[in-house]
Amino acid sequence: MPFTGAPNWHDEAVNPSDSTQSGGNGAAALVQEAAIELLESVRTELAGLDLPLALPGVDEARAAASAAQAQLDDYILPRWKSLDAPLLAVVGGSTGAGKSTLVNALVGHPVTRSGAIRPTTRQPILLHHPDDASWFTSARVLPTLHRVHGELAKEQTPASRAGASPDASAMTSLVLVADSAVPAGVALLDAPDVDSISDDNRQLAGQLLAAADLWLFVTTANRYADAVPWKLLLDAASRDITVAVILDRMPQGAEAEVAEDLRAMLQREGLAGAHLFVVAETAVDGLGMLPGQAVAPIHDWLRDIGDDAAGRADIVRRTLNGTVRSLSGRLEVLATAATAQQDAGRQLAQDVESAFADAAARISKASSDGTLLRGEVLARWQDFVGTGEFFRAIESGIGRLRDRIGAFFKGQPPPAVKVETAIETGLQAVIVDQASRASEDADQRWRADPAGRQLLGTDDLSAPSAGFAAESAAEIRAWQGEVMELIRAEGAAKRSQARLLSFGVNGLGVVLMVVVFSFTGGLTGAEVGIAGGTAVVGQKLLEAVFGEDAVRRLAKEAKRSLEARCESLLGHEKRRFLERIGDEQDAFEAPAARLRILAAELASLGEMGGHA
Ligand SMILES: Nc1nc2c(ncn2[C@@H]2O[C@H](COP(=O)(O)OP(=O)(O)OP(=O)(O)O)[C@@H](O)[C@H]2O)c(=O)[nH]1
Ligand SMILES: [Mg+2]
Repeated sequence: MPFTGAPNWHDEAVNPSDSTQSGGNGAAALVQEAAIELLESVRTELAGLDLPLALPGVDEARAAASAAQAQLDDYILPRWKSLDAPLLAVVGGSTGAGKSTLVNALVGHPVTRSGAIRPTTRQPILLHHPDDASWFTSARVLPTLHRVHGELAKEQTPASRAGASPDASAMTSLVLVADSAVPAGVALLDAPDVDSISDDNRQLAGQLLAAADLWLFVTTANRYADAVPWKLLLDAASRDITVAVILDRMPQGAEAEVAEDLRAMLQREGLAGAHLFVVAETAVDGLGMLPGQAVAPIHDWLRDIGDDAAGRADIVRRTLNGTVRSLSGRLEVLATAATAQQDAGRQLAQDVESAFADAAARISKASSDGTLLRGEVLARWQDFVGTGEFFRAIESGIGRLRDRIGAFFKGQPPPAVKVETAIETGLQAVIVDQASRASEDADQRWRADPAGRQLLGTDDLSAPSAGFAAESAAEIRAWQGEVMELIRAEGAAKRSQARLLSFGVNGLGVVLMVVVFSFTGGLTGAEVGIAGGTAVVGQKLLEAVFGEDAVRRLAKEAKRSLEARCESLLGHEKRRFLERIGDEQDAFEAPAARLRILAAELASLGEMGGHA
């Protein structure tokens, strides 16, 4: 069901808490079904998105595509599928800001590790009310994270942490802790530091924040203006996610000033709606625990959220819609990247096409402007037509030629085969030469372009493929056979068997080839030179046998066939380049268009139901 076409889109009040888990009601269930269908299509599109060309910014685009996919899997899809699931509040922020200590204080006993060695929290720990267990034990959210249940026995000792597994990211697990001190309806996730020195940690923190319904952003007086957390906060603002900022470990006396500065920053950056909690610096006890009252306002706020199903649904909806809208924007960006790929792919294909089209044109010209009627071909042709007698026969008029030509060839079979062989060699040289030029040209153009260079890799396509010369020779011989066949067929049709027999099919075939090679119509006299002159003789001979119209038609047909065969020969060489861009040129076109459509549909979905 396309979103853009959904009836009464904004009029139908959609209350997430009405659907699925409680069985759903008509309109909301339909909307939900359509939303999931759309999101699955987006997921499929992103999974299939290929950005093969090395264009500027393509690495970022590829990363954005996989991040968007991950967010669909980690958060958007599971959230749309179960709108009633408990709210996931991710506690994130700078290293050592006191996140774990805060989480422990919120539940009232030491659950998650806090420590002096940074970064302390490597394994994310998810604390939930026992009644909410089913929501988190399954791979519903964050499906790529392996689940570890129970206590923190699995967490490493500081010693083993120092020698952390080299494959830490593959082993990333989510530690699930059921604790009745956590309000039902709200789960707390103690995340690794967002500005970690460890890439894996940082990436994991980003992934967890992307899966959050609600952020508890923990910072300190020293760290609150740091760049990394702010980048994340701005991303949060762009997604409209509900954020609570916790200014932790505030020294006595500095509170008002720092809080005011932070509030102004939040306001400037579009986060005016963020809740700000200030936690005063307090001594921790022997277990590293803060006194409960230090975090009482945060505790109460979370408990209220847990108690208020409608308020929770508002938070869920607001974050979900914001995230979907931001995904829509990212799809637009990806569509632009796909368009750039499409344009670049077209340009690269165009480079190859034009190099080979030029080659085809040059072959066509060389095989019709008399160029071929030189050297060996000319010598053998002259042997073939004989010397003076042939010309005298022509000069004395075509009528007499008819009478005499039979006698001319009689008794000494014309060396037509030698002419054929010379033609094969001459034509092959022209074709191989032009194919080489085209390959070199195409290779050079691609090499001048970073994307083309990447497509070529270490391959050198600047010369035709190994078998090209032999293939060309075979193709020319096939053409010559076809020309002979044309002559034979024409002879049968014209009932000119007798005359045909007197010259021989091979002889007339060779004459037709020579006529083709001089078939310009425009060249005369000195321009055509000796070769053209003898070609005219050949043409007259053919006309004497078949008639003028037939000769024109036969020459045209032979020429057309030669060009088609050259086209196919060059086509193979061209394909060596084009297949690197992708089998179908159109493959470049479709994704950009589809991404734009999906982006528009996501934008509608993200506007759904307004905001809390
Ligand atoms: N006195 C005092 N110490 C605190 C407070 N909060 C945290 N600490 C100490 O600061 C250190 C770091 O605290 P953690 O809670 O581990 O910080 P974290 O943000 O979880 O750190 P990472 O997991 O490494 O990102 C620990 O030694 C804590 O005992 C506080 O409010 N008062
Ligand atoms: Mg920690």
